[in-house]
Order: sequence, then C-alpha cells, then structure tokens
Amino acid sequence: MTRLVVVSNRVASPTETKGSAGGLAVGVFGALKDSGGVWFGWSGDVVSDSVANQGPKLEQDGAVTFATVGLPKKDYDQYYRGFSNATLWPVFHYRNDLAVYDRDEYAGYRRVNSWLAHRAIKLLQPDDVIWVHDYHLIPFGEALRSEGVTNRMGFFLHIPFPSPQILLNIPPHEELVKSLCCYDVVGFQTPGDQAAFHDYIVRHAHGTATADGEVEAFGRKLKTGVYRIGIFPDEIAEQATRGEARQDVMDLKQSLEGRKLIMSVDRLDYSKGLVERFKAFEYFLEKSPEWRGNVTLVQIAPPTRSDVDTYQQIRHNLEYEAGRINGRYSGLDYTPIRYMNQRYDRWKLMSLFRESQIGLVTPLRDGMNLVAKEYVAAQNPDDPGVLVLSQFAGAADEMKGALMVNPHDMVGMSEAIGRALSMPLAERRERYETNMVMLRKYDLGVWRDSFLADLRGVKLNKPLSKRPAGNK
Ligand code: GDG
Repeated sequence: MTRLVVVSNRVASPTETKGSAGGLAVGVFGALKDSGGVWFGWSGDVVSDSVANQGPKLEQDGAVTFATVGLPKKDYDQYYRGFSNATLWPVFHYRNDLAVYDRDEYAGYRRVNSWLAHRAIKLLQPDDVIWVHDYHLIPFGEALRSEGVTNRMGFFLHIPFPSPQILLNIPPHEELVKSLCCYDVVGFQTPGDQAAFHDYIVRHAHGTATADGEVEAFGRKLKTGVYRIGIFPDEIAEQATRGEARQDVMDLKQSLEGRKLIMSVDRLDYSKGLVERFKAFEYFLEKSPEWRGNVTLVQIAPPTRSDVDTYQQIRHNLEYEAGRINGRYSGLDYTPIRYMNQRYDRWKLMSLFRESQIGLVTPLRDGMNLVAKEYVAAQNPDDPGVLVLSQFAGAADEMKGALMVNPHDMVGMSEAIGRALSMPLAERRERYETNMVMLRKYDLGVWRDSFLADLRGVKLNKPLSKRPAGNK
C-alpha cells in the first residue's frame, strides 16, 4: 500500500494516539500505522521566525513520523486566531454576525499555508497519498500543486459547509472554493454540506456537479463525497465502564443524592448553543416545580481559543447565566447547574455519561458532533439514558433515536427534557438500539477507510502545468 501523509492544523502527540485522547487521533493514527507515513502540522507552539524555519521537528513511532513546526507570533495571529477562527469558523457556522474580515489576515492565512506546504514538501515521496484536514488548510493543496506536486490529495472538512448565500459574505469566497477544487477528493460530513458546495459550484463558479459527486470547475475535475465521521463504540463502552468503581465517579453519584443527572460536554464555543441550553433548563425548572431540587445539569466546557474576542464574550455570558440561574433555584443542598470550565479525562467523561439520564447536546450548528455519539455508546444497554439532540448537528442525520430539538426553541427544549426524564424503559431501550445500529454501521474506521478508498481510487487530473486554470 502507498504511504499516507496526514496534514492537520494540530498534530496529536505520539502519546495521545495511544488512546488517552481517543477518538479522531486514534482513528487517523490507525490509518497511518497500516500504511506507514507522516503526520504533519503545527506543534501548537508559538516560536521565533528562526526556530520556525528550522522545522519540521521529527519524531518516529514505528512506521509513523510525527512532523511538527512552530508558528511565529504574526503567523499565529493572522492564520490561526485571525482568518481561521475569526472569519472561517463563524461564517461556516452561519454566524456572520460574529465574523470579522481583514485582508491582512487573509493574506497571512494563505502565506502560512504556502509556508507549511514548503515545509512539508521535503517529507513527500512520489507515491504518497496526502490527506488534508479542515478549514485551516483549505489552500494547502493548491500551494503544493503550485510547487509541481501531483500526488493524490484529499481534503476533509470537519465543520459545516455553508450555503452559498452565507459563504458569499467572505470576500475571497471564490479563491477559497477554487483552492478546494485543487484536491482530488473533497469530503463532507453530511449530504447537506455536499449539496451546499455543489450549489456554489453550479451557481457561482459556472461549473458542473452530479449527484454522485463528480465535479468540474476552475479547469479541474474532482470527486466530492459524504463521509460521516464516527467513533469506535466498543472503545467508548470500555472507557465508560472503567470509571464505575472509581472514586470521583462514586463521589459525584453520592453528591447527587438520588437526583437525576443531565450531562453536557462541549468545547466552550458559541456554536455549541450553551447559553440557549442554560435558558431552556431554567425554563424547565420554572414550569416544572416538581423537578426543582431533583435534577442537576452538569456542563463541562473546557475553554478553547480564549485569545479570540468572541470566545471571551461567550465565557463571560455563560458564567453570568449559570450564576443567575443558580441564584434563582439553588437550595442549601442543591445547585441546579454545575458548570465546569476545565478539561476532564476521557474515561471520566464517558463514565459520567453512563451515570446520567439525559445527554443534552444542542449546538446551534455543528459539522457532526462526536459527543452525541459518545453519549449513546457510553450507555448501559439495560438502562440507557436519552439523547436530546439539536437538529442542526450533523449527527442528527443518523441519530434517529434521539429526541430532536431546535436549539432556538426554548420551550421545545424544555419539553424534551421533561419527556426524556419521564421516558419509560422500553422506549429508552428502543431509541438506544436505533442509535447503536447507526453507530456501528458508520464507525470511525468506516469513515477513514471509505475516504481513503475513494482517494486511492479516484481518476487523477493531468499535471497542473498543463491545466493552469486550476491554480491561478
Ligand atoms: C469538530 C467539529 C466534528 C470535549 N471536552 C473534553 C473532551 N472533549 C472531546 C469530546 C469529543 C471531542 O472533544 C469534541 O468533538 P465534537 O465533535 O463534539 O466537537 P468539535 O471539537 O467542535 O469538533 C465537529 C468534529 O470536529 C470531528 O469531525 O464532529 O462538528 O466542530 O470527542 O469527548 N475530551 C476530554 N476532556 C474534555 O474535557 N478528554
């Protein structure tokens, strides 16, 4: 099998791939181990120009090379904090109101992508298959192509692809889509994302797109596909049961004193709908006095991107809302919302999922949302909790056993909480089984293998030097 080169903004450390972080890192590493290869990307460090230019730093783990570079402060500000997370992230999550656009940041974004491509070239072999991940790296493939790299190159977008009317808000939208067309395969989380991309190709790029994902635009031919990212359900179940006898989990159970538990776990991000969720829970307590004192919402929200302004704002808002609601409904021995702003071990999260009666997963918009899937896989099959899920998570396409909610509908969310808390065992089991069928059918291995099979099988464009339109 040809070697695989994975490129992502952040590279998991060799220890993370051994299972402590779980999830995606383990899944991608599995593919790398099978074929041998390189995992290339940013180390997460901000360094001086000269240190950055000494990279990549190489670490070997069996047949896999971890290759990382540091980023100078200006590059970090423009590429990561700026265009990636203050422009692309909000717009792709339909939050134009939170997006800022700055030409210099966009120039920095492209410059860093070209610089990263330069750093990666020396690691490439002629037959390598290159798999690039996510919105930070849209122009990475185009930068490689302009250096004459003709390898198979695929791109997977982990977040939603917005409808054209939303995407047009980013001034260089055409350049971004043109960059995507330099890959041989472009993968999306859901059919809706793929359709939005096709829509742009047809209506704004004068290209063509067929229902089975054959796209022609900007002088290039490529394949698009839907690859639903999943989890390894057995790994989650094992982690969830590992915690059963551990002290912290027993302490939490004891402190609940028989109260029902609602669990939410999200990176602290405005796309996750945390403020709306807190308000729905407040409304539930207001309208259901019999539940006051009898149900607790545990929200775990480790901070991310805390140097981006909008993230400071969301943190502030949430602290305010949690304090206000707790002020209203707390008793001497009861706190309705336990809001934790820190990261927990993975096994602990999965164990808490298993102890809870509801998994409340209500993003305003989400590419997939792995927490929803992890929640289900962590349940005790004999007495499973209920997943309450936003219709705007990519996972809603598959998790038909969830109680589906619109996160903008406070009353609807409150009703779903009430219904889930009183749901009979037979219905809970049936819903759990429905979800588990899909979790097994579309697990993380299927996602990875189907993307790579398509990338390895796709008919290649002629070298770009003969087709300059794709690289202008
Ligand atoms: C992006 C897309 C898409 C969370 N808190 C802790 C912790 N986590 C873990 C969860 C889960 C992962 O982080 C979060 O994944 P999500 O999918 O829920 O969301 P994003 O981080 O926004 O991911 C998303 C995903 O990419 C994959 O394609 O599904 O739509 O936005 O695994 O369990 N893990 C630990 N401690 C925590 O406190 N250990």
